[in-house]
Amino acid sequence: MKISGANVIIECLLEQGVNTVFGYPGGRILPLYDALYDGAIRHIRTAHEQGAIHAADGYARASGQVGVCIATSGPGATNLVTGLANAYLDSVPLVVITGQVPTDLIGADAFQEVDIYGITMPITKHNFLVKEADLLPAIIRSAFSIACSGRPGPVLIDIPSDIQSAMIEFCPQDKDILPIAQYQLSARGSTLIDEAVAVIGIASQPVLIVGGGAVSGAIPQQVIGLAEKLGVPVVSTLMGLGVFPTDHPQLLGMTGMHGSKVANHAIQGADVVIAIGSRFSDRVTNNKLIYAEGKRVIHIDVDPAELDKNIPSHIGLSGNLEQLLPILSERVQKGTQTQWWKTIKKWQEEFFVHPRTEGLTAPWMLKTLSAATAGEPYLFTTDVGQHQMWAAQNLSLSTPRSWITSGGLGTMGFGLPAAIGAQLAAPDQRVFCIVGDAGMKMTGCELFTVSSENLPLITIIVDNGCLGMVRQLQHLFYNQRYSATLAPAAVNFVYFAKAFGIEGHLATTQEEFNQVLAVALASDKASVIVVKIPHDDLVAPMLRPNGPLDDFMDM
Ligand SMILES: Cc1ncc(C[n+]2csc(CCOP(=O)(O)OP(=O)(O)O)c2C)c(N)n1
Repeated sequence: MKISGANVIIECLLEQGVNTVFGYPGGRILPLYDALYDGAIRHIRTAHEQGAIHAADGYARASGQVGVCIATSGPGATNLVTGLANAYLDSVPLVVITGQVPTDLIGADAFQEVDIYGITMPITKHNFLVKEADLLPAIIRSAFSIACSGRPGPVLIDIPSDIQSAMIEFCPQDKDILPIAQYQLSARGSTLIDEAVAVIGIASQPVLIVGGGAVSGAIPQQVIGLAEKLGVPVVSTLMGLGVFPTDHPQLLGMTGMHGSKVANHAIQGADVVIAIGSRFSDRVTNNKLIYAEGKRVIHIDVDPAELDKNIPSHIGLSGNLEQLLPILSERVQKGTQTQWWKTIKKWQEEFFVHPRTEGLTAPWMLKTLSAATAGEPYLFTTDVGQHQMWAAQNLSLSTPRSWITSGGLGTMGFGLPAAIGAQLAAPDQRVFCIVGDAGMKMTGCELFTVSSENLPLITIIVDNGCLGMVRQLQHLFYNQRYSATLAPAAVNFVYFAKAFGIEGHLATTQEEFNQVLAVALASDKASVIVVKIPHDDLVAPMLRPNGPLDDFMDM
């Protein structure tokens, strides 16, 4: 059967179970948009291509499926670059389709021609420029397989417009894929597991680190099972939040730059660290040269390239975690760490910070939000900045995938479009987006998509009238020389929301926040809540740069 390249794309997407895609049309992707017009797949048109790719990213993180995004050639494609890098650094499975000028114009500096294949090579797991129409089905199927196999990541397919229009022989359900190397369980795996069991067996001060690689499938339950069998203290990276319920008795909190003092002290004092699905980013290790001093590191990750990359491991286990973890769990024995837990309890008392109860602050607001949403299946996305760290420190999370944030790239402008994707992926969960006033200025235009799709999402703008996180760095390290960080003009975000037909509320006191939150929760429509906080509040604790994990800034 011969069908057009554009219809091949649709058929292949349907074959992969795709029912929702995010995108923005333009000249060189028109054949595909013409095929989308028939409505077999729901297309979400965003306000900007960056919004489309972050929405596809949020969709993938909330659902565990591959997110799909479509854009035209040239500026449409370049607007995807930040989103691709964001998904690449956080290992999010995406298939991104871009239109390209027709094959006979490639290299001619044609109108809206850009070498998106070349541009995105270092920020995609794999990318394709389709030069032969007959290869299209195999390439699309391969793209899905690459995006979600092993360590997930974004795959870009650049498709010239003549290939979208060409008539191609298509065999439905033909499962041919291009041969791409898959990750294999290491051949030495079994010996290494023996060694890991032995090291864990003699540990007196072990800590388990949970990273973003532990969020998928059965892994969260397996990690919890392993930790409970061992009885060890657990810390989470920013990306691993939600894997362990916040109230789990073994969870000490977040580790890293703005992690809890107890969690960071525990890593510092540990003799054995078991890291699952964490790449030991510099935000997690601080000074990587001293991080592993005096400890044995057991590093378990799907991607062998991560082992020994940032932190040398004593035992590095790579492979499919869903296969590895049950084997490890079965073999390990519960240790006796009574003294270790006594030390940790002492730290918990010593470092307990009584929350500031007076005035409207971000930590108070987030604790209040947690209490108001407890027990219900809420999902939280954040943007990047102080509000993100306050959210990581103060929100109560009970399930994996209920926490979506830009960890690796730290992309301002991610939060709102990611929330749109998450809300579409999880219609039965209400989504909250926590965003700063500056991040809201970057992609706030996506309220257009919220209202076009009638999504009930609640956006909370933590409005400190400045680029809070950068101002914090200027406060601490640049002699309070606040270069370009205080907003010279205020934005009335309540009016901004109203411009999109969305209810906006202002909270300047705790009472007002309680009132407007109740109104937003009672409504089945979208709301924007603007929470005014002082511009000089700081995120604490904070590790002293380049120091050990028990050395914190005085603030
Ligand atoms: C696209 C992008 N540009 C710049 C930065 C650097 N940056 C990190 S946090 C931040 C300030 C964010 O301000 P706001 O959105 O108001 O959040 P706040 O820190 O005040 O909570 C900036 C500029 C970034 N992370 N991403």
